[in-house]
Amino acid sequence: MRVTRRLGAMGVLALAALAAACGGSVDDEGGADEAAQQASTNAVTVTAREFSFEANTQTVPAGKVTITLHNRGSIPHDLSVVRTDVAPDKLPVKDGVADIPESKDIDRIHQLRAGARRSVSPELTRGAYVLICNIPAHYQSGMHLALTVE
Ligand SMILES: [Cu+2]
Repeated sequence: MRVTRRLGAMGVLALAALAAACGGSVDDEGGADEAAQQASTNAVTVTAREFSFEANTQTVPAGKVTITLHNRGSIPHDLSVVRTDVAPDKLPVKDGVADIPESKDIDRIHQLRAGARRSVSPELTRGAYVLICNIPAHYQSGMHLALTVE
């Protein structure tokens, strides 16, 4: 009787340790596991054309997010991940490109040729982001998209 009870307690402890290890690697804030389970994906595929961005999802859970740029246009495009509360089409523009402060410039996929596909996997905290193509004139021509991290 006493032996079985002790084994039972150890089993519970082992499970708790496993759960803690899993949760900690994703996000230390409470509720992150729940968010990760509710959101269907932490992978965003952005399709670029002249001149638009489209994505399979615009909401992802906080943590490591894989952002793939698929250039389905006929000229090179790029992708910048910008942390901002400003609307996707309202970023300040200077000399034909969006003027992004370094602190808000989270990650970037540089000039990607037509037909190509490339990914980055930044750690994103909760908040509002904008994905843009910042090749001169492309941002202003409509290559921008909101991304919400929750
Ligand atoms: Cu572009």
